Amino acid sequence: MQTTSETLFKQAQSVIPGGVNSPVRACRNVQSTPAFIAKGYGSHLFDVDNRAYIDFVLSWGPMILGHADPEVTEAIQRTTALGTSFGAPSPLEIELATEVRDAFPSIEMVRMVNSGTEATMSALRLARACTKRDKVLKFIGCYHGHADPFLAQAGSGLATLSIPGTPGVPAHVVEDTLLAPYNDLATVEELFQKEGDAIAAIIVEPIACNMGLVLPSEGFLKGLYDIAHAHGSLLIFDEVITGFRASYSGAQGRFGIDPDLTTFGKIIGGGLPVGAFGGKAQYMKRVAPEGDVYQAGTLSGNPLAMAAGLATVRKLRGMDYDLLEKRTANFALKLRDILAEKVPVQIPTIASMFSVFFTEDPVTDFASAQKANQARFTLFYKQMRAQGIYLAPSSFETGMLSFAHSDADLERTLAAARTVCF
Ligand code: KE4
Repeated sequence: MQTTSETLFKQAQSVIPGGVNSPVRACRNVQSTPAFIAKGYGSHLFDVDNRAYIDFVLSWGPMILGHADPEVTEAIQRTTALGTSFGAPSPLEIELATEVRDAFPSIEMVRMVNSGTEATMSALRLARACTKRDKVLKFIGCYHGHADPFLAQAGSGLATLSIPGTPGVPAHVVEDTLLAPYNDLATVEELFQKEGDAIAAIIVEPIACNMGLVLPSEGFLKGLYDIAHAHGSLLIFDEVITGFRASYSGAQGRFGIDPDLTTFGKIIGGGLPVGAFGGKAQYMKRVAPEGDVYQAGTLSGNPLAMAAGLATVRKLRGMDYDLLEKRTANFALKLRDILAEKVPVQIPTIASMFSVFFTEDPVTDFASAQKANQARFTLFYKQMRAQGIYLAPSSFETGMLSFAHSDADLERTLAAARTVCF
């Protein structure tokens, strides 16, 4: 008997490439049919067959308060009634930009866009304009959205689908993209010795979440800051995932680093399409119309997305991030103990994030992440999903807790893990 998701997936594939609007959702690498989701409340999702799941994907990050948070929902409903988009300034844009600026000391000005991809694409253009240089250094396995310059050995869906680069990206574009392994300052230093005067910026996920969860080694981020500035390059922190998740002030607030530019997405939209880039006024004032670096967007700063983002970040201001981190760490430790009795496993964790690598050795970069046993991950994913635990369908993604996850949710998840066979 076909499930409704299976029926819908067949229909979807006849009209949408791969049946999905973003590749990683297709669950191809775990040989599964994606669950078509009908609704979500708090820490739970419900698929079109009304099957309930404890959700550790949280729409890939935005839903840190849980699904259908009452205050966020009310803000959206109230704002919708007044109109959804005017293509004109609205007070809400000032309010959200101010909340971001006040939460992130490195930021003096902010420009709203509609996705993380737009944010990183725009931040790179700005860095190139400000430095009059073309090259950018990114890290293998990091993902910064799907703009051409970043599709060189990227993480997330590209790693999941083993797409090293992407047809359609001209060779000359990625020639300006330099690559180094994550946590490898020596290679960064070497590249800067060779081409430092041509490098506009280093862009980095300050906590890597798109090759699975990989933490920055001691001194790595400060090293990037020092190397970039020693060569007149900018440091861009891609905080699309970590912004308002690694702490209320993101990874930069957690680690005490002062990047020149920062990119955002996900949480600042409260589940609606929003991205942003911000940083020092000396750079941001170059953005049109104040400056000459063009960047634009029909729906940028639209009231609905602003209202959802504002309700979210204002509620987050009062939330206990330390408690959420303690609960996540405790859960990750118990999950590691359960799985380690069966097979070798690593479960890195920080803030409200964790990921599962079936490998003997600690994962410090993409090469070591790739050594993880994918067949075991697929077995784990399938058996957990069959028990109503909704994990990211790739070991090159990061699991997340929300403030809505209960102790009962975590206990149920651990009980499910105890039954997994490899
Ligand atoms: P979007 O364009 O998808 O809003 O953001 C791109 C992006 C930029 N930077 C980082 C660090 C990101 O993680 C992302 C997007 N994250 C992936 C999940 N790891 C989005 C999920 C998807 O592609 O469907």
